[in-house]
Amino acid sequence: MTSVTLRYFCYGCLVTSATWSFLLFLYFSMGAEPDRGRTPVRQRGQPITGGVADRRGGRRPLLPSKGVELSPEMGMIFNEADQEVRDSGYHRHAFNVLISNRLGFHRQLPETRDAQCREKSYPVALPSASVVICFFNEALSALLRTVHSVLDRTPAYLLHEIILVDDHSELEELKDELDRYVRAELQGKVQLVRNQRREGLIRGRMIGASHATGEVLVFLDSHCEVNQAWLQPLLAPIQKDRRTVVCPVIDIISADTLAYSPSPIVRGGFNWGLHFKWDPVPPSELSGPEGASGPIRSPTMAGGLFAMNRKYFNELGQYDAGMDIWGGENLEISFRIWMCGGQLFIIPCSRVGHIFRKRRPYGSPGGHDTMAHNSLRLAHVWMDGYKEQYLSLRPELRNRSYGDIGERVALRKRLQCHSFRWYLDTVYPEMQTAANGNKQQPLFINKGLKRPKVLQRGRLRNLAIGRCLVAQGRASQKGGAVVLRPCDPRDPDQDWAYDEEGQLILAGLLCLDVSEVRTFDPPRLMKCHGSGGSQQWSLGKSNRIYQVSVGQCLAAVSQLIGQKGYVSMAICDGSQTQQWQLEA
Ligand code: UD2
Ligand code: MN
Repeated sequence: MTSVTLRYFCYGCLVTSATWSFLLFLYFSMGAEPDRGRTPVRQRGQPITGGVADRRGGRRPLLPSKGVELSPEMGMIFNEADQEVRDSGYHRHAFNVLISNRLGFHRQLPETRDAQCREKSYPVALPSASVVICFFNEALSALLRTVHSVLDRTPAYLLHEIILVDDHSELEELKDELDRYVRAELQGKVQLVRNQRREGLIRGRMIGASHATGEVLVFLDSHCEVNQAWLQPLLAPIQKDRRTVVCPVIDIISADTLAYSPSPIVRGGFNWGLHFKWDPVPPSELSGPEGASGPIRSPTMAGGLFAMNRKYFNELGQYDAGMDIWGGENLEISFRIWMCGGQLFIIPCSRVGHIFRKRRPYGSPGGHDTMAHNSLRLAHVWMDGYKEQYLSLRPELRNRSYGDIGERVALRKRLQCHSFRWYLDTVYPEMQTAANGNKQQPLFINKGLKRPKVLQRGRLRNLAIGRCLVAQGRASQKGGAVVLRPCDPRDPDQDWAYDEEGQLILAGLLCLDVSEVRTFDPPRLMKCHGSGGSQQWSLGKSNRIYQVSVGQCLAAVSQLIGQKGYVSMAICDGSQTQQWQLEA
């Protein structure tokens, strides 16, 4: 039996283990170390042709059609230059930039909406949208894929403009090259605003909004891809009621493979640590006439992707300009919307993919914990006596200064907002139930039972060495290495299962895994996490075992050391040491 029995949805990935949810908890709860000092991937001055990258990282002209289709082998490493693009990309952006570059600016996306959504019709006359995208040191290919996905999948008459706000990025590729590209290829619809200093995403969005002239503001992160007919379902409810704020369902783009997959329908909550989390949707929210495809009231938003009437955004106090860089603004605006007369919905028929990363690849100037600073402001302005819940979890913050909140307190008064108690009672009663008590909640929810189907099973014989792949120690040893030993058809510890998710599972216990960031480390046996990436292998052509996110092949190290044969990852070259047979 494999250890993959439960699948969870969490902010960023589908996971099966507590380890992963812990990693994602960290993702939301701490800042990341800044990455500095590496040379840019593309040389300065090398033109952006607006085309798609070829297999070797060069570019060929744009495909006029729906775009490139992702293949499992798009991350294949052919040479050192590819390796450098991949590794420095992980370092700088925390996702697979090699695949992102090769995908180019236009790609095909799978349909992820419910069938009911395709039947819906929307008014032709809808308010026009200004799409605001802030970025700091974004990978150029991801940024431009975001922009082009909007241009490709939005009716022109609804798209008033796209406003790109460069938050004082340092990367060369985002300077003259981007200027030229915007001027030459995106002229008319896209405006590029450059911040003179790093403002953070919160003030960055306010700056973007101040340049906008469309009726509705739509905010997106700079590594998104909007899916078919994404905008109309967001605009229609705003047209009906200007105080309605809406979020699309955030589909998952894997940071390791760039695969686009649907998210389950969940809604936003939070815990007393003031971290955002996903919650299951209460059945009452799904019982309207539109069932699971109707709007879902959501106590909070994740933050990055939402649409709101522009004038209403201004009336409601935009954002708290005293908040820095990253974090907390999503709960602040969510509380404010509900408490001050608006409402917040998730719209299941609008789908936008987002690259969920395992760490934030940038820090804040001065290395401050902006999440704590921002959360303190949010607690002191909006949470009344309930701020004690936060402070009792973070006693070290009691005496931390959080700047002047006078203006925000005055705003709350001016807008005659409800109390936080009202918000909890009316909008988020689940917060006070036992299951959702004071302790910090993990970021996953149960997605249901589904075990990936096993496609093949047997011993894995290396054709050069003639031996089989086994655990170096016990097959149940997490973190254990794999080695080559004489094949023994009766040994259950030599039994590999290869399943539809690309996992290679030994003896029904652990998955073959390679670190996405330390690709020189040999593969190991790890608990199956069910989210692809480090555990996604492709068995196919010419007997090779290809690692989808690492872009290399499993190889026997040719010399035998004692009785054991070692294995490593290597550039795929078709040699015999990289040929394997899965034999029953
Ligand atoms: C989530 C939100 C994000 C924001 C954040 C809390 C989603 C999908 N994403 O984190 O939008 O609400 O929670 O604050 O819900 N950026 C700047 N300047 C900076 C730092 C970031 O412009 O100093 C840009 C960045 O390039 C990106 C956006 O802000 O486009 C959000 O940053 P992120 O992707 O690192 O945040 P994420 O998705 O982890
Ligand atoms: Mn993001």
